[in-house]
Amino acid sequence: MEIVLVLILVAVLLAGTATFVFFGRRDRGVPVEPPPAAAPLPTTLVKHQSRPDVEAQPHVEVEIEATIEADELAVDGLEALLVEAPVERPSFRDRLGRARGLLGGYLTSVMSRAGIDQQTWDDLEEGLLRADVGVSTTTALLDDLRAKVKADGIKDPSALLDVLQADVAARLGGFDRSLRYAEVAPSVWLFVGVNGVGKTTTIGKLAKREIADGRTVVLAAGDTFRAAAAEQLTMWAERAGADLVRGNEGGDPASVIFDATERARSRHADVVMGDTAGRLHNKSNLMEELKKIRRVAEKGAGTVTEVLLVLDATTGQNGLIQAKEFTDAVELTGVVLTKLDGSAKGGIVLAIQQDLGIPVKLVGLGESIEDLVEFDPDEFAAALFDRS
Ligand SMILES: Nc1nc2c(ncn2[C@@H]2O[C@H](COP(=O)(O)OP(=O)(O)OP(=O)(O)O)[C@@H](O)[C@H]2O)c(=O)[nH]1
Ligand SMILES: [Mg+2]
Repeated sequence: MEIVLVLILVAVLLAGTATFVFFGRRDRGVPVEPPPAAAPLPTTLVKHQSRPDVEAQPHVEVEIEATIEADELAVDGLEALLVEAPVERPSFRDRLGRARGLLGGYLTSVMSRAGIDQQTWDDLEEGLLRADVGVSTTTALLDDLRAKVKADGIKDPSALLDVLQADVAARLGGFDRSLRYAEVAPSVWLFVGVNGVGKTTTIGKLAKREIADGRTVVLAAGDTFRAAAAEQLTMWAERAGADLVRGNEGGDPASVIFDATERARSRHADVVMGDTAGRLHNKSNLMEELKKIRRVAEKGAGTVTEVLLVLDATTGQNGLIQAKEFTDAVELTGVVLTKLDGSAKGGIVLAIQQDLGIPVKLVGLGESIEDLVEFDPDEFAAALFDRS
């Protein structure tokens, strides 16, 4: 009997072990339940903050950044919808990044010396030339400065730079920069310049400004050379709240401008802004076309009171050559200098006014609709010579 009991116990033990081994193996092959989820990492991390645990798992860091950026976008989007942010006029000081940086190095060098020596003059000459001021204006500025140093006994580098800044501001000043209106509306403002300088963008920005000032504006899509040009102007007209006249692709640009002046007259609009092509099959075609546009625009209901040459400030001295070519074809009344916020060196403003005698009336300091400002010589010179 005892032997039977022992045998039964052994059999039960063996059966239990076999069951454990069999089911134990199956559990390891196919987990019945998913492993517990990793504890979520905090999403309040500052972007790019160094965290050893995150750096050990680069994919986790990417996920966290994406989450934060998505949140920020959502908030920004919402804010943009809910809050009509007050539009601040962009300042030369904030936007003239490249120009200030370039001249700034030379100014620091001048300031680092106790007095005024040959190195001072070399630094100033190189700085002004590199900033696109041009040879003749640089020479004139430094000749003036030498004479003042002698006459006033200037010994201090800071005082020297103050005098130079004042001279730059004085040379830039003295022009009438106001945009002219006809005695009998509509006034016609034509925008000319080579392709890509910012004509269409400038028209959009200026239309917004004129409309904000209470005037009514008709835009004329006189760039019939490219189909996309009229589309672009249509978009700006919508943004600015202006009326638009456009023709067919390849149509006669002069007749588009003419039709726009007729529309302006019938609707008692104040200003017609005429966009023009920046490129045609060749340059002489373009100049001939501009002459015709101007002639025909005068024949219509309006009076051409502005022919504004739009120049890209980043093209530097090349802009001067363009300006001369356009001046020969159509009588320019002013320059709009765009992209002064980009990689422009700034000094081109001086070169244009001094060499051509044409006032820089407006300046583009960015791509947004409010980034067009009147040119202010004192503010510009102060931004260029800022030593803070
Ligand atoms: N940063 C900056 N970009 C500008 C400024 N003005 C215009 N742009 C940009 O310059 C580019 C060309 O501008 P457009 O207005 O199309 O130039 P356009 O003279 O009409 O060119 P075409 O029609 O090809 O002759 C666009 O990407 C504009 O956003 C400015 O003041 N600053
Ligand atoms: Mg254009």
